[in-house]
Amino acid sequence: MSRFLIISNRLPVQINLSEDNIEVTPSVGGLATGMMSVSKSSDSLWIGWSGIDKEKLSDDQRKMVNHALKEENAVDVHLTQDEVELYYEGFSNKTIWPLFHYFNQFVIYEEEQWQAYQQVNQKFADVIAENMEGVDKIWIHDYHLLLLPQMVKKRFPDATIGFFLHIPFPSYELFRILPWRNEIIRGMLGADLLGFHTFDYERHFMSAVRRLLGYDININEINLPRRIVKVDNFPMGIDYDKFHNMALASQKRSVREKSEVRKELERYYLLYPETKFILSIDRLDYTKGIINRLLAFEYFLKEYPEYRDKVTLVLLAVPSRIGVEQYQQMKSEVDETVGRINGEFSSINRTPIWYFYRSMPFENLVDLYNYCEIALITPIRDGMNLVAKEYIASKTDGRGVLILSEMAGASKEMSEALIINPNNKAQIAQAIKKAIEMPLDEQIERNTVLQKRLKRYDIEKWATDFLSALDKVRQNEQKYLAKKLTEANKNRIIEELKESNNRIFFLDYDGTLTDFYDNPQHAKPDAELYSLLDQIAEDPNNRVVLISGRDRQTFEEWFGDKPYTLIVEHGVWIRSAGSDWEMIEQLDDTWKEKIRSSLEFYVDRTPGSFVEEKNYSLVWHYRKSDPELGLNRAIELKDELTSLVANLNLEILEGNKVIEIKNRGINKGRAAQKLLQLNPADKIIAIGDDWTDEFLFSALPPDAISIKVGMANTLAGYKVENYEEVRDLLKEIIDGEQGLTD
Ligand code: ADQ
Repeated sequence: MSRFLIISNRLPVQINLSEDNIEVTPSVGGLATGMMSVSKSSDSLWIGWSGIDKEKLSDDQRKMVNHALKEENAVDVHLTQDEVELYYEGFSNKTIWPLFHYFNQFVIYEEEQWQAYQQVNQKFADVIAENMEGVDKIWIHDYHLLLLPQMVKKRFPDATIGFFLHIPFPSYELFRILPWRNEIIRGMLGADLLGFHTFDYERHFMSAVRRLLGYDININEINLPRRIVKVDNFPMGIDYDKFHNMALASQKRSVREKSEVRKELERYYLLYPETKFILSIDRLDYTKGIINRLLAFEYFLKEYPEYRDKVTLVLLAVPSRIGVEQYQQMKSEVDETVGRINGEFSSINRTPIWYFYRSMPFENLVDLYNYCEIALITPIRDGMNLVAKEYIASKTDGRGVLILSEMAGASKEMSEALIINPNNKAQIAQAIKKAIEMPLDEQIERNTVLQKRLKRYDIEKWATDFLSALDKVRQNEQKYLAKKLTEANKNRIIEELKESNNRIFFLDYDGTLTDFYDNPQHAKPDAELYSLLDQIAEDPNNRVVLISGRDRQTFEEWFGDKPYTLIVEHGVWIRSAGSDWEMIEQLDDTWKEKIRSSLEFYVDRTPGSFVEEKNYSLVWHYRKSDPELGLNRAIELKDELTSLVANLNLEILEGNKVIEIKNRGINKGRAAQKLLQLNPADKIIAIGDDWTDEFLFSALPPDAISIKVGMANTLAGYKVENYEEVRDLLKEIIDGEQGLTD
């Protein structure tokens, strides 16, 4: 069975240490539950920090911890106290966390913390390396380990790596502020599959990749020079049945068995049957909008005095990151605000806010979810927010109203909740009023839809979906590897070519024999390329055909005196060595005037773009434009031209950062066939990188050797990574042929 690694900052276990005993219990968190279901089907190992400072343990204790972790299929990454301060409390929670949640005012940039972040990510990579035997899949979690995918990929290029970010990915304008933005993005791109909670985070990530690194993006795939990275959104679910069933069980308990929380709530309700409990639960974190929520509640009490004696806000804040200054400040601010509101609105019998600063056992949490009529969840930013989902899952009779911030990822899937802007006090106050007054059948109707969705897309489904997407990526990689031009394949090709004495080489130009440049004129052939092509053409048994979308003039200038056949403008013109240009098919170009003004309009509105005129086509280039603007304008332009080109019997070719309009039915495949009719060859080799070269591959006989440059899907028989590999192959072919003639 294949082995599967799960990597997160913290291990999903609780370790309780006493003098002579160690107790390790699996944690009940959502992620651990989700992983449990998928780990059953494979032999899995969880790698992370145990939270324990092993330096303070005796040798015996250390052995006991290691042994106990082994029993739980977990391996500890040991962190020193300094590392915890600089990597965890420092870079992770003082730089990445505030920045990714749009709290720019809290972000600090400390070189020392950045160094520690790199070091600890490297430490994780080292522990992974020690445990790689038999591993084929690795799933890395969250913002503490953004550099890890690349570190692992470097050492284990064949491992399939998934990465999931549990917090938002911010808009490019914010992300670009980070001094180490490129390193972070590159680190993440070490993964083969990148997952986010929502499409917005995915979009922001893609935008950062495009703008910072300039990689091409094809819907949700990023084309790196050597690999494709797939990006998708997987909204995390919860263990629905666990919450729902616990709530059902809790209701059935006898008075004696009931939790204190539930007894307290019921007692209060008997005294004040008109009371509505409004529940607020989060880690005490500035992103969760607790202060805003309190101010909105205060506003509600002022604005709607008729409800003052009818509502109680149950505010539960879980202590979190108490070592970080902002969290300490926030705690004081919450204490103060609660005190002020209670001071102003309490009566002898009633306190408007019940405030708890502690964690709670699972059963009590579910009792609160189940009992409170309203949940008020108002984060300023939140990757997903599982509390919102847990609240709905615990509503066994379908009653209850969820008020949810539009800034939580969960709001994208929970539109049946009352969605609010967490900065709009008046809107939140109105939502509280609406929730109090909402008829029961409307509550049930809304919650039934929500519950169905949450039950279907639960944590298990989330985890299995991510992993099957990862498997698919792996299969695609294997498909790519299957076509990859290996040494053995190369030797076979060379042998096949040697056996023939009438060979033809169809070679595309840009991206195949040279790199791409912002200015197409800079892609001029260099001495090495001339020498390679000359050496092939020198052999009387070879015919070199350069087949390109380029214009006649440029090729004339570059190759006019060379003994090669030139086919340009995607197959409009042909020129055999020493002859004049001939048109392969008779064409008309009177349509150009009708199209030109549209293209010029786009040039005016898209800085950096320009129009190139070829004899029988017009091309709009946008390689030098802002990548996102260029892409949007390309989509608009295509849309605008669609009906026009159909009427004029033209077609639109979309190339690499170009849109070309030309006469219909002209393509490299047709041109190659015509040439082959006149000059049959018994061995054909064709190399190209663009999708326009697919016409060429499809038109060739089955025994032709076809090679695609790049990762994309292709009809070609083989794939190479880049133009440099093409040149290497040509060199080897030349050497092979010389070997034959010598
Ligand atoms: P968090 O910021 O921790 O998670 P959230 O998704 O709401 O936020 O998860 C909190 C968890 O803690 C819930 O499962 C809840 O049951 C539990 N919890 C809350 N209060 C508790 C209490 N008083 N006692 C005991 N348990 C309590 C990060 C991101 C989120 C993202 C998750 C998962 O910030 O946006 O949803 O990861 O990806």
